[in-house]
Amino acid sequence: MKVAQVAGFLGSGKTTAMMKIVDGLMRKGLRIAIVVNDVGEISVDAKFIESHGLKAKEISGGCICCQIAGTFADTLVSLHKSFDPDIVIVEPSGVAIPWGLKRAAEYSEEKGNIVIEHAPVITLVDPTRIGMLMKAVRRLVETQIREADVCFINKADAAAEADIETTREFIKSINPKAEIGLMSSKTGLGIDRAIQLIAGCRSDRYDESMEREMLKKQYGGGSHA
Ligand SMILES: Nc1nc2c(ncn2[C@@H]2O[C@H](COP(=O)(O)OP(=O)(O)OP(=O)(O)O)[C@@H](O)[C@H]2O)c(=O)[nH]1
Ligand SMILES: [Mg+2]
Repeated sequence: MKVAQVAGFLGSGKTTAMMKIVDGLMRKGLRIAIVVNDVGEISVDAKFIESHGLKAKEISGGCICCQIAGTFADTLVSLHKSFDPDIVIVEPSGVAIPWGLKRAAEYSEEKGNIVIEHAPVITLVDPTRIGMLMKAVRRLVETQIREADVCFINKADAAAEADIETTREFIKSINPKAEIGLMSSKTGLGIDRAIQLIAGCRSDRYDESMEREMLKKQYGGGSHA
């Protein structure tokens, strides 16, 4: 069972993009389930999604990449047993860490008879709020970018060209290896690429030593700014 995460800070456009992506994946004939992790008090996403006739599970009460990783793993096991999706698309909370989520997904292998495969980690970055992101929540956003395989500069329809370029340089400085694309759920830009990546590509398994190395670079004054 393949697990695909669409990461990004609060309000970066995850739910909106995910619905478009899911639509495209289903058109390919794939069985898709959705898991949404809400850490806030208002949680309407899963209901909204189910109202569109999709299989959706909502997990609340904490972050699925850390606090309630076990609940997430149980959810994957139960989805596998009851629905057997080809791909589970996960919308982590806006504060989740991509590799933590990979590790949590892999817990489900111990709990159920499943083999987990990861789709490329997609992180959405909102260029219309890049100033705030680089200041107020910089460490978190850096981690979401660093642990991504692909970063989409989202809301391209509404962003100023200069902010798109600032965002691109910010992403490059943190993760030079990541593919960078533009996305807009309004115009459909980038959605096909995301569908292609999720359906056709894979990402590495969680690797603790790699995470330690990255954290050292991020917090330990390594050569990467
Ligand atoms: N202009 C523009 N606005 C967008 C786009 N995608 C999302 N938005 C808007 O951005 C806001 C947040 O979108 P969501 O999809 O709810 O973002 P999210 O990342 O799921 O938000 P949380 O789950 O609260 O973290 C909404 O007001 C959307 O209408 C886009 O491509 N272009
Ligand atoms: Mg959302």
